[in-house]
Amino acid sequence: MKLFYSPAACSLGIHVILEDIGAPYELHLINLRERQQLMPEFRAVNPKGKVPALLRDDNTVVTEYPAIAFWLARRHSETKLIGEAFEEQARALELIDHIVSTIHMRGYTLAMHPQKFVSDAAAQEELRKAGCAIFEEGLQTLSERLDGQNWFLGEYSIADPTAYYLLNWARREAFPLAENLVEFLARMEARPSVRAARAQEGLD
Ligand SMILES: N[C@@H](CCC(=O)N[C@@H](CS)C(=O)NCC(=O)O)C(=O)O
Repeated sequence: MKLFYSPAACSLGIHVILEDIGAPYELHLINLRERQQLMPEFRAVNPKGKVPALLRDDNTVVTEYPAIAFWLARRHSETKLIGEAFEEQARALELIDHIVSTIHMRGYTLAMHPQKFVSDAAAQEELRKAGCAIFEEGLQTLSERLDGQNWFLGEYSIADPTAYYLLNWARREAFPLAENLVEFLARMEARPSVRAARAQEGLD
């Protein structure tokens, strides 16, 4: 397998999942700051120009974070990164999709990159505020969801590296974090998989 990633992007969550699984994989750097996601070489892998993208051993590519995480967890079900039951799998996808589609794509993206959507300065400021409100509400939802547990779904699962990439951004951008989310970050960063992924992405 080969993971197309950019350091500390949402692909970090998939990188951690690959480390958790322990199967062989390679990394291919797509530097978003240098706009490498738009280069024809990468467009041939993912025409949508986004990381993460996962090239599988049969030479086919899976894109979209929730699909990649779900495929990896099911393909390596022996690692128990997703529950066996239909209901548990639906709950895992429910949480992952909320993190990626709402808190990340609507909250963080609008808060941090309003210029991608509108050129007018006042409109950018309005979008930034709307994004911050969605992001902060999302962090509150995550804190309530985690409650007093170690892991979001009770047992460690693909939902945890997903929450990790997002909470890593929240910490980096100095958004206020509830105590249980700060503790969750520390718990994640005590895991060898997270330490390995961070080191490989040059984040420490
Ligand atoms: N819907 C996609 C979103 C992925 C995404 O937004 N990736 C960001 C990095 S965190 C990216 O590649 N951005 C590059 C761009 O928008 O040009 C998914 O779930 O994988």
